[in-house]
Amino acid sequence: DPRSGGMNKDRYLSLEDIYYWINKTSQEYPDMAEMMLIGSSFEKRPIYVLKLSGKRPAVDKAMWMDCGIHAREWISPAFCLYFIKYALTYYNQYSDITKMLNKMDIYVLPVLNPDGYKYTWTTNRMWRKNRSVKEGSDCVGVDLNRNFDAKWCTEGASSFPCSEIYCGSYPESEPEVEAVAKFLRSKKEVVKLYLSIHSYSQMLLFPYSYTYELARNHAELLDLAQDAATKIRRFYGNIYQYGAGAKTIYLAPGGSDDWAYNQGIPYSFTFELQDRGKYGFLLPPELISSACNEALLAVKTITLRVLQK
Ligand code: ING
Ligand code: ZN
Repeated sequence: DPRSGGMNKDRYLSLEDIYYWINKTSQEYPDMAEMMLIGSSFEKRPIYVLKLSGKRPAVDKAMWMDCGIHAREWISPAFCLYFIKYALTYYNQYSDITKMLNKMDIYVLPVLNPDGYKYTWTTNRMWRKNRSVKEGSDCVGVDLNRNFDAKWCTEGASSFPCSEIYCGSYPESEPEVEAVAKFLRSKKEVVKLYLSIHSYSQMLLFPYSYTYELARNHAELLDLAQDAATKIRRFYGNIYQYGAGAKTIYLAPGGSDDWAYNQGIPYSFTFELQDRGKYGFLLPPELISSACNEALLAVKTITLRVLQK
């Protein structure tokens, strides 16, 4: 039953199953989950966002979470579906998610890179980029997390189309990135928190990744990430490193969290979920629930604190 999608069935869903699941979920919860088409991929697959809202009058605050920007990071789309299911199932039962949905709209994009995700199921499990074809090159794909307009294509990205970190021919050259950037630009007055879900390495990262300079509210971002990491450690025993991207992982320009932050979204994070390298991108299905439970704790911790501000 694809409705359980990553929540308790301990399996990863194919792209087709994910599309089915998103559609089905929006029909099951018509008063809380609205399916929005925000654009399409290079190969013309739809890019859907589910807008989650509590049963209350309109509010002027929102958060955003995207998953599946990198094709091989399968735990990421699984987490977005897990989060959606949790939110819809436990609204008005658990105070944490009830508060979140009563105070803000939550936009969730389960698969930012559908062409790449599909390709990892059919052809190459280790594919990272999208599947855009470039005239004059035999190499396929742009790294969508190097294609945002944030110190685009400087050190930490590559202008060679064959590179795994190819930045594309110009900022937002890729339709997947353009769709997200356009949507967030239209909502930047209301979106207070941006989250992007990756794997692996167990890290909670925040701006900047394109420079070693500290973000304006670095201390605040650090405090939020530390709180989330501490809670994961206390409740689940797993260690998450945290800090500014450039210092904690590596220099990486053109990333979505830096771009969102520079748009004026003051709380912006990239999560790297399980594991720390034993299985890497090939996280076994038996570990989906563990990875999702601890990531959920981090999302709730940070979101509820942002709501207090
Ligand atoms: N890591 C991210 C990457 O795109 C990152 C790290 C975070 C880069 C934030 C830029 C901004 O390389 C993975 N695993 O993809
Ligand atoms: Zn990634």
